[in-house]
Amino acid sequence: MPEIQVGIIMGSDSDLPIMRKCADALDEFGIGWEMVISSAHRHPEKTARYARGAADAGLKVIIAGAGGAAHLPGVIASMTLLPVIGVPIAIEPLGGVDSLYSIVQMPQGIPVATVAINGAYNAGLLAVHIMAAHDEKMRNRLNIYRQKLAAKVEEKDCALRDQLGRCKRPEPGDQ
Ligand code: RP5
Repeated sequence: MPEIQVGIIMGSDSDLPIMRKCADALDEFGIGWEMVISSAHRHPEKTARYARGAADAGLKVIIAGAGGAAHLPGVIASMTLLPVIGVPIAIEPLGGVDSLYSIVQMPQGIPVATVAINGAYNAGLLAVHIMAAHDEKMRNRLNIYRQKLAAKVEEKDCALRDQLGRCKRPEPGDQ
């Protein structure tokens, strides 16, 4: 089991179908994570304990997801010096715009890095990038990941040209 370096916290189990994508991204890079449900308003004491103890527990990054009046990421960020990534979760009736504004509009002094509504996979990936700043092995993995993304674009481009029956226009460096 890899060492646990990322804390994934969410306001409710209803956030889990989205928030588990953070773990998917971290698993792809072999980074250990833990997952916790707590709430800034339903269980503020537990939330404070988690945030205050996170650095001593060995975490390097916290990802916090919440829907509605989504103050969980900001409250956590106020109680730790670890970088906090916020995931706005889409819930009814406002569809996640409420969560997005609550998380992205943090007043000056306590930053929260905010991803797209339901952007949990990118939150996991951003945690990898943060850790890669001091980890060459992780930077190499990110380079390979990006090469794979580019290869997929090429595959789709080839498939489109096959479908249209057109030849590829030669590019500089093509044989
Ligand atoms: C927020 O309230 C949670 O993050 C969740 O997105 C939302 C609704 O929670 P439940 O009513 O489904 O428990 O605190």
